[in-house]
Amino acid sequence: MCAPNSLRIQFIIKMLEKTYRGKAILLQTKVCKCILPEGRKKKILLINPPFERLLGKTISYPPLGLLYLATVLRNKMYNAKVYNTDFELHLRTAFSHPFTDDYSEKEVWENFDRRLNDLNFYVWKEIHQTIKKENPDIVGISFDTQRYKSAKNIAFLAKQINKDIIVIAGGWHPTALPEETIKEKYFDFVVVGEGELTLLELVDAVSKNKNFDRIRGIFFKKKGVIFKTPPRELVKNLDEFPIPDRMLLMNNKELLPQEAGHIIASRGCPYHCSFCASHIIWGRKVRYRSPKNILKEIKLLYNTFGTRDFIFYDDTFLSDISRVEKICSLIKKNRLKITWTCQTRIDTVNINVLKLIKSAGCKVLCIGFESGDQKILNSMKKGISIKQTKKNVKLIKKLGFKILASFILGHPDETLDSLERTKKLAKEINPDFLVSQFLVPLPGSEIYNHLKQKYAILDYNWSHYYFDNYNLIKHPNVKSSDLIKYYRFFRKDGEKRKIVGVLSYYLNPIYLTKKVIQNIIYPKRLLLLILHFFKTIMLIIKFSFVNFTHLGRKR
Ligand code: B12
Ligand code: SF4
Repeated sequence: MCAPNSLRIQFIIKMLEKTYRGKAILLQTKVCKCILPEGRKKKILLINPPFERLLGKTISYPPLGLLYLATVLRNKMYNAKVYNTDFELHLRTAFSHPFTDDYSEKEVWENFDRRLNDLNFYVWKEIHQTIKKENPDIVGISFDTQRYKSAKNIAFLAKQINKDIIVIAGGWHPTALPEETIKEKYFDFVVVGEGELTLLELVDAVSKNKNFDRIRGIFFKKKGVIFKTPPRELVKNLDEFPIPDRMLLMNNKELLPQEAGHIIASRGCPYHCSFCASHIIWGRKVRYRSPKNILKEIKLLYNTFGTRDFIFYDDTFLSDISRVEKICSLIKKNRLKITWTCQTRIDTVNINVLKLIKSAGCKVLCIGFESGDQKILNSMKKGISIKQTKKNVKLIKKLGFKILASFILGHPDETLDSLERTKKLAKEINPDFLVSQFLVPLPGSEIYNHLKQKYAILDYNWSHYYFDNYNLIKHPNVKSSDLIKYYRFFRKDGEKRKIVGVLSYYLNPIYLTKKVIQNIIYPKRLLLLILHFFKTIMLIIKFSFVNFTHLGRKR
């Protein structure tokens, strides 16, 4: 998207919003017809477009947002399924898993681009066949920024199979840039923000041939015209939503117990980190599910999938201590022998909360440290101090937690000194797992708007908005070659730590026996586990040959 065009659109929207009187408003002219034949309940296929598989990898965790949507629809007797196109159970991915790939290499992304644009690539063929076989009335596509082109491909394939299939776009990127998204030829609707109620109303309206004008939170095309409706308010009580039913996932039989254990226990984050887009869907006010409702989900997964390891993917799980207390006490009261991981901020931990979560099975804390340079942290509006970070890390380690630390390289203010400080901090924290990424100006984030205004964004091709790309924004104080040097250091260091972590799991006989017992009644899962075990060992051997000795010297 070019800057002047987008500014113009924003201006038009502002003007129209001012004159809005409760009905859908006209935005722009285009062509489309979105009415389905009446009679039977509609069939809806909700799709997570491919990204990892175009890199030769695969991810098997379930797309939770789509599962929420599918469950809401299913509860109203619609036939809804979730298709995770990024999942593939094949030796191809087992053996080509790029554990050792360096994503700063141009070639990796040239291959990616080629596969993305070649609809004869086997992933696209598989998607084509699946949509054809499923024969849906409606296709809903969820996408983040990096999946934009992938999502467009899916919309194109759906329309090619049957031009009457209605295509709905939703999720992070459509919410950040709805006007741009609805202008795409093959998207009929864009759902902005929290999707459960909007999608349900939309599917109802489409099924019953009703007007869309009164449905809040959508952009759509009708008789050659683009409309937008007023925003939808967030649902107040999250317990009103059903527990996402993982069985609605097309590959649910291949789901490993720990992959089923991803849980979202709250929505929203009150902080203002400039690189983050979380607020565009959830706002800044945190909405919590009740501890009882969370326990219901844990127990369901415990009993149906045999899940014993859980991850709470809330933005800041420890933000409300009294609630964490209630969740922990319910886990203990129900004698659930589980372990879990959560995402949180370094400033939310203290000795009491750490002792509490430890007693309820928490083993790993995922924390965004972002930078070792206080000026950059301030500029990011992260709201943490290096001093506090060091103090709290000591506490966390003393209590025996594992830390997954993430860092962001390549902030526009980055200098060689600040990079060095980040490296030093990472060494000092000495986390069990280390993740590093370049700063990506995610549409909707404060830094995106700021850099856009300053013409400091170099690339508006959304497919390039992956976190290993250092070429998206201007870095006035540091050369690309230096950024890559530090990135490679972090990447290699992270991989080394991952291997140590994975080895301590996989070569632990207690862990292995436990896993076999858990999966023994599910032969397919057991087979998967064995495959996964050998795959990981092979990758580790491969990686060790290439890097381990070299890295040992470097550090
Ligand atoms: C959990 C999580 C992950 C997990 C995913 C695990 C899982 N099981 O899904 C992991 C750690 C793997 C992950 C990875 C990444 N993530 Co992430 N992740 C999140 C997080 C914290 C929660 C996502 C979630 O499950 N939300 C809960 C569900 C209910 O919400 P939802 O999926 O958004 O769906 C709702 C709406 O969006 C909408 N909706 C969504 N899709 C659709 C489709 C239709 C048709 C409709 C109608 C509506 C609709 O309705 C849904 C229900 O209300 C969000 C931030 C956040 N707080 O939400 C970031 C977030 C989504 N991730 C983000 C990013 C950038 C990434 C990575 C690219 C980061 C990286 N360094 O590589 C990778 C991408 C991985 C990959 N290759 O796909 C960004 C996306 C921003 C953007 N514009 O692209 C977010 C917003 C965080 C941020 N920094 O701002 N992530
Ligand atoms: S980065 Fe984390 S703490 Fe900061 S605003 Fe986003 S979700 Fe909240």
